[in-house]
Parts: sequence; C-alpha cells; structure tokens
Amino acid sequence: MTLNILFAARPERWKTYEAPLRAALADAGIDAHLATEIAPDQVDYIVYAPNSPLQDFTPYTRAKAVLNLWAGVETITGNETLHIPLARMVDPGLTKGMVEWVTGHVMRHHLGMDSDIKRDDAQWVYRTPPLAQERSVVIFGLGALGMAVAETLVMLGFKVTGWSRSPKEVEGITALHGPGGLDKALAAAEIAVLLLPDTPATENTLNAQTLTQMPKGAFIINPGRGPLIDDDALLAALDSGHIAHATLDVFRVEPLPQDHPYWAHPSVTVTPHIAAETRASTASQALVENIRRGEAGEPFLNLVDRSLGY
Ligand code: NDP
Ligand code: OXD
Repeated sequence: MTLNILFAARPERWKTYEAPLRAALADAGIDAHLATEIAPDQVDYIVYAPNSPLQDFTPYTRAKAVLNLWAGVETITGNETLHIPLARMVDPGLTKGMVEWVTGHVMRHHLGMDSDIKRDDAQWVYRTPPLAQERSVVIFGLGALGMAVAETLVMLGFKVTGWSRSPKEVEGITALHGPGGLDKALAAAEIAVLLLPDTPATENTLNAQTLTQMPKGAFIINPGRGPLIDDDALLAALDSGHIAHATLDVFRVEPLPQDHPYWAHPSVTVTPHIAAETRASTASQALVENIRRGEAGEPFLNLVDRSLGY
C-alpha cells in the first residue's frame, strides 16, 4: 500500500527536505506518495512545521500522526482540532548544533573572552584564566538537548548540575528535579543554561525572586524559549549587576522588536534564534523512523504529552 505523506511547512523547507525525505523513505523500504498537497481525507502522516498554513486538522480523518519538524511544540499543544499523536523533533544534527552553540557561549563567559580580547596595547593585563573545574554550570532542562549539553560540559571538566521535572540519575551530573530542587539549582548557577520547553509550568522560571537566588555575577544563556524569563526582572538584575550578562537566542516576540531594551543593553548578547537548526538528512531519518514505527504498530518516538505541554 502506498502511504500518503503530506509535507505541511513553508516552501523553502520543502526545497530542503524533499530529496532527503524521499531518500530516507526509500532506504526504509516505504512506498510513499510525498507531496505538499494531498486531499486531506487521504493523508496518512503529516510532516509539520507549526508556522505552516495548516492549523485545522479536522479534515485529516485518516491521519495517524503529526510529525513535527521543530523541537518546540508550544504553538501546537493547544490546537483543539488535533486529536492524533504528535511527535516532536529529536534530531542528532539539531542536538550537535545546540551542544556546539551552548558550549561556545559557556566558554565565552567562563573564560571572560570579551575582556581578554585586546585592541589596545595599553590594556596589556595578564591574568590566570579559570579552569572548567572551578566553574559550576546548571542546565535547566535535562531532555534531548540539555542532557547532550550536560555530557559535553562534564567532559570539559565543568561542575554540572541539571534540573528537570522528573528525577534522573546521571553519572557526573548533580541531578535535581521539581520545585523542591529549584533552590539548590539556582544557588549553583554561576552559568545558567535554559533548555526547558515553553509550558505553563516553565513560564518565568527566571523571575525577580529566582534571579536573586543565583550567585552574584552569574551568566545566563537562553536558547530555550523567551517566556522562560521575566524580561523586566532580568533587565533589573542586569542593571544592578547581580547578573553579569545574558546571552539570549529566543524571545517572547521574534524577531526581537527594534525598540526592545535588550538591543541597547551592554550586558545582553542577542542572537536571532539560531542556536540550533534541524539538519534535513538526519531529521528525515528521524521522521521516517516514526512512520516505520506507525506502520509496524510500534510506539512512536518522542511523543508529546499534551497535558504537560511538551
Ligand atoms: P525535551 O522535551 O527533550 O526536554 C525538556 C526538558 O525540560 C526535560 O528534561 C523536562 O523534564 C524539562 N522540564 C519540562 N518541564 C519542566 C518543569 N516544569 N520543571 C522542570 N523541568 C521541566 O526538549 P529538548 O531538550 O528537545 O528541547 C528543549 C527546548 O529547546 C525546546 O522545547 C525548544 O523550546 C528549545 N529549542 C530551541 C532551539 C533554538 O534554536 N533556540 C532549537 C531547538 C529547541 P523531564 O526530563 O523530567 O521530562
Ligand atoms: C525548534 C527551534 O524548536 O528551532 O526546533 O527552536
């Protein structure tokens, strides 16, 4: 039987994904009609980007799953027309990209690279740079991305703590969880990396109260989602010097509006939601593996629990 697979995303994505998806389907021996337009009641699987025009899933009566092209699902979990399984993207290429981006920014702050890069001989000041073993980094969110980041930072010698919703045991990492573990995580966060999903429970994880619980001079790196931080509270903490610097890749409104105070703040680094990107070749294999599982009657991987919002 030929499977009808709808690719519902912006046209530029189709250009990137068409060939690798066809190749991954062929490699898996799946006979498929893959297209950007298919009669809704004939569609078996929907490969989906949340910014696609498809927002009403009601006519997709035969579809077995929606396979998201993004890791973040906050704009779909509330869609009341969606009643079939929703899988989020876990892609080795995306994970590698996130590990590299976070590690780069952790090293920038850990080593104080900005102040050591000299443009003027008069500033020739020698100092002994710190070693990773002297620095405590907390990863808020120990999921697919946070765990990979934590493992790399452990390999580099950092003191790594992770905070998640459910308990975990991970060698080399101090694993804390739930509201009860938050105080300890904040107190250890000389560098805080936010890799939580955007859910009602994670909104404003960093707020006026929790920011004061972080060590004075702490650094914040947020490649997670904008709503994880109360922006006004962060700006106040930066102005007071309690937080030394924030590197922000994601925002409540994107692109970040031109008049937002983050742009001009000397202690804020803005990057345009580029921390990590799905890589079409590896992401296609992940998508096709879930289609294979669906057809074999095996459980889908990386299913979203819509009651939790991630
Ligand atoms: P996962 O779902 O694999 O991991 C989420 C982690 O957050 C889990 O460890 C989970 O805990 C934890 N968590 C969720 N809710 C809470 C809570 N209330 N309290 C404490 N911990 C909580 O997601 P990924 O690692 O794949 O991705 C994380 C986020 O990164 C995405 O949701 C997306 O927003 C962002 N992202 C950003 C990109 C960028 O370019 N800037 C690119 C890709 C993703 P538990 O383990 O117990 O479930
Ligand atoms: C994602 C992202 O969620 O790019 O995949 O932020």
